[in-house]
This record gives sequence, C-alpha cells and structure tokens, in this order.
Amino acid sequence: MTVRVGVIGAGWIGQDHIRRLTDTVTATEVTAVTDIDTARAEEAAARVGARVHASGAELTAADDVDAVLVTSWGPTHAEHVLSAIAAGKPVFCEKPLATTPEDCLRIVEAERAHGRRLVQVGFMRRYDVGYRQMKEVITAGNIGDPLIVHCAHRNPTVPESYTSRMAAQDTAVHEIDVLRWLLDDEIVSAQVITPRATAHRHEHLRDPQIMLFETASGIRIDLEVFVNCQYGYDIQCETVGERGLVRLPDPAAVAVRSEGVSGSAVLRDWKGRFADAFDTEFREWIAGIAAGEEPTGPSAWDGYAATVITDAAVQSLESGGPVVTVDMKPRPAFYGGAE
Ligand code: NAD
Ligand code: ISE
Repeated sequence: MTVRVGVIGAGWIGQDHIRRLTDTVTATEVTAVTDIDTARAEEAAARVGARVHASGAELTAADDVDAVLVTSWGPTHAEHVLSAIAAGKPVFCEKPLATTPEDCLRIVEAERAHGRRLVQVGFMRRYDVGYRQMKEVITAGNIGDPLIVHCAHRNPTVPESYTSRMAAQDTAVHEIDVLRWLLDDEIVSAQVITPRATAHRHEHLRDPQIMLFETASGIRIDLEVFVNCQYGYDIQCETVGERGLVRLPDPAAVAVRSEGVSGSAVLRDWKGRFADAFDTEFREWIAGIAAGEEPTGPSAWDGYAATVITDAAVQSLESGGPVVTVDMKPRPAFYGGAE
C-alpha cells in the first residue's frame, strides 16, 4: 500500500518533510499541499507532482489523502488536527500540538471520542539513536535508579523575532518531551532562573536561561538553554543514576589534529543534528499507517503535557523565577493512565 500524504504548511520544515517523504521514506507519496502563501504551495507541490488545495479543510477531505501532515505555524495546528480527526484520518503534527492547554485538550477529547489514536506529535528526539540507546541503558537498570539529569540546549544565534518565552515553548520543549519519555516519569514543577545575560543577544531577550524541573518520583533536571552561544549547535544530556551515569554521544565527527590542536567540528545549526531522527520518525509513522496500526510515537497527550509544562516554565520566567507547579489533568486510560 502507498500512503498518500497531504501537507498543510510548505515552509522550511514542511518542504524538508515533503522531500523526506518523496526521496527517503518508501511506500508513501505526497499527493496534496496547501499553504496560505499560494505561490509557496504551488512551488512545493510542483516539485513532487502534488495537487494544491485552497485550504487545510479541503485538503483533509480530499479522496487522495490518506494521512495529513501539519507543518504550518503553531497557532494554526489545532484547527488542522481537529479537522483530520473529524475526517478519521491519521495526522502527524509538528510541535507544538497546539499553543494552549485548552486547544490540546480539545484534540485529546476529539481523539478519545473517535475511539482510536490518530494523532502523532513531531517530537523527533525520541527517534534519535543516542537518546534511544540512553533509554535502553536506563530501562535495563544499568545505572540504577536515575537521580539527576543535566542538559544543555545551545543554538549559535537566533533571529530578533525569537522571544524570551520561546526558550521554553520552542527550544526547551524538545528536552521536556524527550525527558518525560526517557525517564518514564512526569514533570511536576518548573522553575526558570536567569544568569547574567550574554552581550550577544537582541536587547529584549533573556539569554541564557537555566530551567529546573522536578519529576513525580523526585528526579531533578537542570537544563541550560543558551540560544546565542556563538560556537555552534550543541545538545548535551547526562543522566546520573545510583550506580553510574549515561551520556548522550556527540554527533559523529572525525578527529583532526592540526597546528598543535586536536579536536573535532561542532555542528553550526540544528537542521542537520536530528536529520536521521526525522527519517526514522517518518519511516515508522508511514509503516504503522500502511499496516493499519495506531501510531506509537508521541501522542496527543504528550503534546498536551509538553504545552502545560512549557506554560509553567514561562510563568516562572515571567514572575521572576519561583517554582511553579505544573497544572496537568490526570492522564486518561486511553493514553496509558489510570483514569
Ligand atoms: P515556516 O514559517 O518556515 O513555515 C510555516 C508555513 O506555514 C508558512 O509557509 C506559512 O505560510 C504556512 N501557514 C501558516 N498558517 C497556515 C495555515 N493556516 N494553513 C496553511 N499554511 C499555513 O516555519 P517552520 O520552521 O517550517 O515551522 C513550522 C512548524 O514546525 C512550527 O510549528 C515549528 O515549531 C515546527 N518546527 C519543528 C521543528 C522540530 O525540530 N521538530 C523544527 C522547526 C520547526
Ligand atoms: C527550533 O524550532 C527547533 O525545533 C530546534 O530543534 C531547536 O534547537 C531550536 O532552538 C528551535 O528554535
């Protein structure tokens, strides 16, 4: 079976995923594209022989669309995901699932009413080889119970449009999701403190930020978000357990010795760092649809959890750094919870 995908939003990541679905993932094709920027949609569709639709609703209803990929701006995600659920079609939504907890819960309720999982959220780090190996080590009990996690998420620079709250909503959200999955534990509180700000930032931005999270079992997480670090794109994660620790490997890079220095290159931006993870994410998503199975990746509930946790972090940042309790509803049995 060839899974025919309709893409809503043909910006940077939409185009990258169209290329991925066309050139890298087998048993799938992109048959439909829409974007509020019609010229952009036409250009992206022409490259792969897809049809252009006037709106997300029209694309979702099309007979030659088996599954929907939402890669438009965050505030538009809820509308498109809800229309895919109403049509009973699998939908992959780039992060965030929605920008408010209320919209995330509307999606959760619509999916529960449908009675079967349709939604997957684009938290691709769960598909990264390094994180998957870390999870195997933790789950096997090789380091004992996890106690502390140290993380860093560094970007060389960000544009002026990047705001202080985006450090949580756009950047730390990846750690928030992957750590919930890695530790199989829920984050219950968030605190954001701000050290001396870097001179290499736009005036309005708080950068760097230190985020502190606590999980239900008492694991403490510290995350440095530094989006103007200048030197490269650098993702670090180290989990300290009762008997040992496990650390995320750096991306493969040859070691060079020259002019009295030994070292290896650091990636310059985030686009290449998780390229293989994106490929695996889409291979698994398409294979599941082709097999008639429910998605196994990050769920609508995970999208909701990420949004309420980032909201708590933003609240802490904007109130001067108190510990903020995460206001999360109990997890329904539909998503593996007790309720
Ligand atoms: P972008 O601005 O390059 O593209 C967004 C596109 O959506 C634009 O072409 C815009 O015209 C279109 N659009 C906006 N509203 C629309 C609507 N109602 N219907 C159809 N099209 C609409 O942004 P981007 O960098 O491609 O990001 C898109 C989404 O992907 C964001 O939610 C972002 O957070 C997410 N993203 C995820 C990752 C990741 O690492 N997983 C990386 C980058 C972006
Ligand atoms: C961007 O939106 C991403 O998703 C990247 O993975 C992240 O590193 C970057 O900070 C975000 O702005």
